[in-house]
Amino acid sequence: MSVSLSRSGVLLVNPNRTEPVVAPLALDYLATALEDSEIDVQVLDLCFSADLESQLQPSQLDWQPTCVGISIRNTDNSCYSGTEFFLPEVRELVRSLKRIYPKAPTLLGGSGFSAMPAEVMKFCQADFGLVGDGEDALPQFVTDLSAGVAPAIPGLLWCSQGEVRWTHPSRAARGRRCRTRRDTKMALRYYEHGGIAGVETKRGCYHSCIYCIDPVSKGNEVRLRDPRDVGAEIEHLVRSGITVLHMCDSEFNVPEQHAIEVCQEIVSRGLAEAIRWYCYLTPAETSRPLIRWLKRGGCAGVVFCTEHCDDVMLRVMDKGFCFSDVQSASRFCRELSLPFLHSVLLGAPEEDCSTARRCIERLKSLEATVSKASVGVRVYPYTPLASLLRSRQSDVIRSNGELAPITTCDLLEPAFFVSDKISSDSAFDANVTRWIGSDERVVYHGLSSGSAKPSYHYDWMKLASAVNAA
Ligand code: B12
Ligand code: SF4
Repeated sequence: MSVSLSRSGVLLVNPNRTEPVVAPLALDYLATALEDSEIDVQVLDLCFSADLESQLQPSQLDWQPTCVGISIRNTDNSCYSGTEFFLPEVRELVRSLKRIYPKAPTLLGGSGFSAMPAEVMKFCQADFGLVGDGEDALPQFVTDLSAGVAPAIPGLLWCSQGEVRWTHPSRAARGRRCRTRRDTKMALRYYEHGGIAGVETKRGCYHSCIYCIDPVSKGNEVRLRDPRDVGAEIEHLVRSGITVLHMCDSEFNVPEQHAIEVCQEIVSRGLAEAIRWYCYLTPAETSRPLIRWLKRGGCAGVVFCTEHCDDVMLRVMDKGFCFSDVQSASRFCRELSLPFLHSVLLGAPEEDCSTARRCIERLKSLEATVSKASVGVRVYPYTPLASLLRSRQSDVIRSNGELAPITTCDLLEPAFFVSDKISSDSAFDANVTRWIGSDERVVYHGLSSGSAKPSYHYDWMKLASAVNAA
């Protein structure tokens, strides 16, 4: 990425050091968009740093960017057992960057940020924030800033007299453009460190699962990329030596037909044999032809965010499918030998021991390659779950284990809901373990704080090992 002192410039910072390492796809896309607008870019990737401060050396002072953009992908790890809250570290980083670059305003963005922007802004004390997609908005922001014009961009947040103010994000601000061209240097570095490179085929999700922030941060209107652009991007990655990929859509099959078209494009470009890739699927739109195309297109494994196997609970969570859909999706995967993972989440409103038991017993019957069951639903502020709990004046559980009325929490710091029929049952973990029995394909992250720190990666690794062993 080129740097000249005469043009506007942006320093893009990736503070994400969470395991598993994940290449910052957002920064690839944003850097390309900035370069297309003739704005200089430098990327400060702190992922492989022992701590955030050590990378902020005086050599960075050689260059004075017009603004410093910080990508907040995750605010926390969303895990009840083994909660990690990442924003205190980001707040320190913002403070340091302001000290190092006193003339450059700090700007926050990213999917974690966009899920609760005002709360994150206030906490991190940044100068600006941008909700939603950055490819159009960020170059516009820098151009306005360089011209001395007050940026007037949908979805912009700024601080004035200690208050966070903002312009409403428009659908357009949530993004229509998904770029194809990208610099693969960064992805390559992660790839060499065992990380999987990402590709997006679309943005947004029109489902409304009650706990999920994707419709909030990405929008509930799906913006599809032309499958030919996706194919070209994958081809570019393969030419750079990157052959293991993750489709970074909220759900790859929302909608199903587009997923099939992407697979067809991969096949028609002759890429299927060269790559191995993973994706999220909803059982709501999983037909046999889809699974057949996934196989043909080089997909090595899929993750179903199933969340439950009991129809009452699936309705409570507003998942948009029922257990018979989960059964058929699993059957198609088994019949066509596509490794698959089911993830279920216990403890949502209305959960009791009998729904939990049904969930685990049915989960086992699906014979997934790997299954993950966890307890405790992260409550994010602008979700249907938060509204439901507020209307019921429910309590949430803070990461220190304390109960607090939801009305007293801004939900920025991790807070979870566990149905009291579960949380009050001291034998719950033991019972779940008993229901799982000797089925080693089911991994359980329980209520007790002693549980191992859960990570998607753990299950991905199990899925990946199963793929390799097959
Ligand atoms: C795919 C995925 C994964 C894959 C990643 C595979 C890979 N190699 O990339 C796997 C399974 C490994 C994974 C793991 C985890 N994930 Co994940 N993941 C996703 C998912 C679906 C896509 C992420 C992505 O790459 N999007 C594509 C990029 C281009 O979009 P973007 O980052 O939002 O960037 C755009 C804008 O936000 C904006 N933008 C971004 N940065 C900036 C900066 C500035 C300055 C500006 C102006 C704009 C801007 O512009 C970009 C382009 O338009 C998201 C949900 C989602 N739909 O985004 C969850 C998501 C990010 N993950 C989440 C979580 C919790 C995790 C884990 C912590 C889970 C765990 N317990 O282990 C780990 C963390 C791993 C890590 N190191 O970060 C949560 C974060 C929630 C939160 N509280 O913040 C999300 C939102 C899912 C959810 N609904 O809860 N994940
Ligand atoms: S289908 Fe997936 S991404 Fe869409 S709202 Fe439900 S959990 Fe979120």
